Amino acid sequence: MSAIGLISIDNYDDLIDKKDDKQISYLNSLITTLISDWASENHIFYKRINSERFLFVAKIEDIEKMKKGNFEFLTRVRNIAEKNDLALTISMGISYGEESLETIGEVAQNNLDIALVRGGDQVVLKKADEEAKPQFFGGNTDGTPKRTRVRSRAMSTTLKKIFADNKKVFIMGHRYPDMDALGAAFGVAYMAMMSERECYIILNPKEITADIERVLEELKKYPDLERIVISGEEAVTLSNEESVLVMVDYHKPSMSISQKVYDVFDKIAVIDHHRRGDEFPDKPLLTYIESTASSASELVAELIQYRSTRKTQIPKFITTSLLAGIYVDTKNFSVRTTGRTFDIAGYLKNQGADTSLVQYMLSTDLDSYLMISELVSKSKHYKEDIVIAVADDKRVYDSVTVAKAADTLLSINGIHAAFVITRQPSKLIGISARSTGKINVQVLMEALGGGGHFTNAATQIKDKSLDEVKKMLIQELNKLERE
Ligand SMILES: [Mn+2]
Repeated sequence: MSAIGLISIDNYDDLIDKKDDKQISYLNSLITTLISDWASENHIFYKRINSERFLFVAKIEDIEKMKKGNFEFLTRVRNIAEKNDLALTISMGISYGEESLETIGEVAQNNLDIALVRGGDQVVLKKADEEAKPQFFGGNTDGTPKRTRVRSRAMSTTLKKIFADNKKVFIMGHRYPDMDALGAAFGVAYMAMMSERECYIILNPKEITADIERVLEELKKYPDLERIVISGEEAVTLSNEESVLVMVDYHKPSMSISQKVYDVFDKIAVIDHHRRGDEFPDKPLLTYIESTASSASELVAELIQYRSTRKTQIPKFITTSLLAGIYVDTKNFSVRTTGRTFDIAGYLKNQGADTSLVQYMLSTDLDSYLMISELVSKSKHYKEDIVIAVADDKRVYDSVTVAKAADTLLSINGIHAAFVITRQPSKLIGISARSTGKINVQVLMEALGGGGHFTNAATQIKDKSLDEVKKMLIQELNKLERE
């Protein structure tokens, strides 16, 4: 059996950007040497398709062998590049199976796309078979920004077209939405209004955290906007064939505020900034996943910017919610920010976002402050620079409090990773994981059924006790240590 693979030189454009012809030709020959050595070692046939892509065909036995070695080729490339002062990494998408070569090739291509939206420097291997699950290798460096303005403009145009083709737009975030999910939802609603479409934001009144409650209180001043917030049941009744669902700030269907709502839609668009995992909607109309963006609100605000004209007057509540979303996900502009985060924040401010209202929306009240310090006080060292806090078994915590506790732990001098384990609603135990970038908490949480980013990830586990979950986490940490 044979496998088809595609290789991408992750940051080729950036690499050649500031180099002269001589350096570019040196870089190209370095890439060619690395790949041809690797190909002959593994009996692989390959061809360069263009400056940044290679296509290869290999025997499945040889792929298995590389898999056993954890695709150490990635590390080899990175090390040699580092010695040459180049930020060079590669990604691969590989597939195999009994299907036609056409299908296998398509799956390989799709696997490469997944590797790239997850931040590159990794291999995604998946059999061409509907049931098969993708396997991930590598991904040990944090994603480098490579998103282009061309792409956001194209996304803005595509979304506009989707709205034009449909009569109703429904918008939904993840369960227990945070300010980023809600800000992005209102931003998308505003774009639907620009297209003169009926639009609705779905919220579950039983799953509202303290800060979102404050925002909803503020929303009462804007009856036209308050009117569009509806429950899952209402959404199911209101939807028809000419409706589209936009998922914001998440992409795993099982994390939806309402599974019933998700199930009634077959037209779906996804706007998210979390690295793509394997659970994903089937054939979405639009997939806008940018793991280098600070927040979903940043992505949505950019989409609005591309559609706005000089006459555009965005309601203050919308600009303020979007800015508040960026504040929350960047911890007041201290993490995950890029130049574009500041650009778009400036745009929102110019469009009337109210920064003192942002502060009010995000203020922590005394009760939740006390809960945070209680969680922090329960933390114990796993290692000198890694702490795990296990909460009281009788108490159910909301995700915002847990996230804030994990952030607080990480802000302590000398702590490089923090995990907070708490009981959550519906018999779930949650782990909130944070890292300064020294270890990859995304991989850890993925191993426990969750997901997220390199430095910020989480999972929820059903039918286990707090202690059992702690043991599972320690097992994964030990495994990571050994590697
Ligand atoms: Mn977010």
